[in-house]
Amino acid sequence: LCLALALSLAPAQPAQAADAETPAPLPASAPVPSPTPDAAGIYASVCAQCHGADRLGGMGPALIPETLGRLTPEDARATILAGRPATQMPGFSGALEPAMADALAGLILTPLEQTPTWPLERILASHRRLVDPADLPAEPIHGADALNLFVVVELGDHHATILDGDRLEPIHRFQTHPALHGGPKFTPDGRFVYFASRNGWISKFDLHSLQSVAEIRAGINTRNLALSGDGRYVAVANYLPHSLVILSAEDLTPLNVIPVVDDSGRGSRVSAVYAAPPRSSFVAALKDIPEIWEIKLADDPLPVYNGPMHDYRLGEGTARQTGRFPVQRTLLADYLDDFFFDPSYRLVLGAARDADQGQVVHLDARRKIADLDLAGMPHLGSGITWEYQGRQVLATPHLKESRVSVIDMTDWHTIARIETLGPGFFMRSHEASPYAWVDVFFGPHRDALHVIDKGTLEIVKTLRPSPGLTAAHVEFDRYGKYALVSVSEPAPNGALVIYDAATLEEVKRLPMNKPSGKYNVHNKISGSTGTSH
Ligand code: DHE
Repeated sequence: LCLALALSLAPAQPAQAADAETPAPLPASAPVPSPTPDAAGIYASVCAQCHGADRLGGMGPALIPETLGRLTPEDARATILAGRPATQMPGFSGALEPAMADALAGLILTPLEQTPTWPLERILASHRRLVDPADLPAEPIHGADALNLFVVVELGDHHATILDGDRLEPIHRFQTHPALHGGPKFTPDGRFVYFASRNGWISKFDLHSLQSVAEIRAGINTRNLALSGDGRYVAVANYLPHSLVILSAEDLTPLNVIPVVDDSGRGSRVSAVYAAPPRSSFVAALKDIPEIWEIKLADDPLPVYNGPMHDYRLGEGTARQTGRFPVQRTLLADYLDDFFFDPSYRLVLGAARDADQGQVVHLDARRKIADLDLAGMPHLGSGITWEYQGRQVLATPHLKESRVSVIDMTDWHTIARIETLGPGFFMRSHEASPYAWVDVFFGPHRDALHVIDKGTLEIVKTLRPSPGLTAAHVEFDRYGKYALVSVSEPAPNGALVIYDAATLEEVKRLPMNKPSGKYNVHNKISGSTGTSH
């Protein structure tokens, strides 16, 4: 899935620098000056900037056998030469001879001399409590509506901006760990927000006093994080090492490290972890093992860390006792890369990137109960729901196909396929808006966004906030009055463009440095069906 060797937002474009200080990687079109395939040298000049000089990942994932999972040498070679659809990995066929790609494929599939580990002791050593909770103010210091704040992630220089959603003005901007990925998660009262960076750092930020209060490095190469429904636990999904890490949401103290392995001892990256509040659990999809895991949460008071807690042993059948967090495993016929809960949280709608169809898994029956007509890499994590002709529907863009699928959530059949100008990444709406917005993230129309009428399932308008520049990811303010869109380009071209959600006219434009996701506190904590959770 994730062999992203460079940073360009458009897969066909040359790579871009991660920040102003780092030298730009070799453009895809430039010849590599070595006549013989010197894999280490090619890696250093072409791959290291995104994947790390040590191959342990950066903006792109780690490139070692432990994280390349299902990838064969042929797949690796093809990806290096042709790029990877729906990632930021461009093709290097213009720069690398096939023999060079073979050499690189061989290099990345060769284990490092020392297998990287990130045990509990290292996690603990990285833990920083930055502010004494007793020193935190009781009320917000900024005077803005604390529930109508937006957090905007700017990947260009690794910052986040806090935006007042009423005045549509930034009120604070701060440095983050590099390459934040996945949605930040808010405490149920909306006061604190947790960020995960691709290099494993988890941070807790106070939106009242506008400061980071704690941080910890929970992994080497991290996918995303989830916050439990009761706001007491954080779960971190890692690609490297193969683990799920449970932290106390209070101050990020590590409570358990759960190794992700099957019965034969084969490890797996974690595709994603999400909270299932009504079930008091986290649910995780695994990338290299066809299983879905549910991690049950303890109801009793939080344990105090008082020594090694790597309490891991195999239990009966598919149940495992992992310290205080028992894991219930559901064995599947296919892998899951991405998934979506139904409103009851009993069903998981899942999809694998290379499968012809998705699957519906019943978490209590612990088996697949239906197939989903969803090919073309649906990006289910960004799916949204609304009521259409008296029934609940799920709409999702596809990372490989130019359409949005609309699925009836009662019998799982596809009721509409809305043709778009290219594959999309993110879809958003709001209860107060008649429209759903979807970006066209890939291809020649990556500057376009479609606005879809939720009642007719027709595209009513196509917007181009900055012609020629990538437009991505929409989020509404708490009232559904404005839709905020990223022009996801480095400064000076990057911007947050704010539309009137009713007239679809531009209201305002704020300069930003490669803005990616933006997240409204109220929409997230109220469980708005128009956004992700
Ligand atoms: Fe993401 C969320 C997977 C590439 C920006 N992305 C997610 C989530 C998953 C996911 C599973 C949901 C986690 C959550 O919110 O807790 N993303 C993947 C991929 O598999 C993929 C295609 C390849 C990869 O590199 O891992 C991928 N993602 C990207 C990007 O290239 C993006 C555009 C820029 C970046 O950050 O690298 C990107 N992903 C995002 C954003 C969200 C996200 C902004 C949160 C969306 C939201 O509104 O909640």
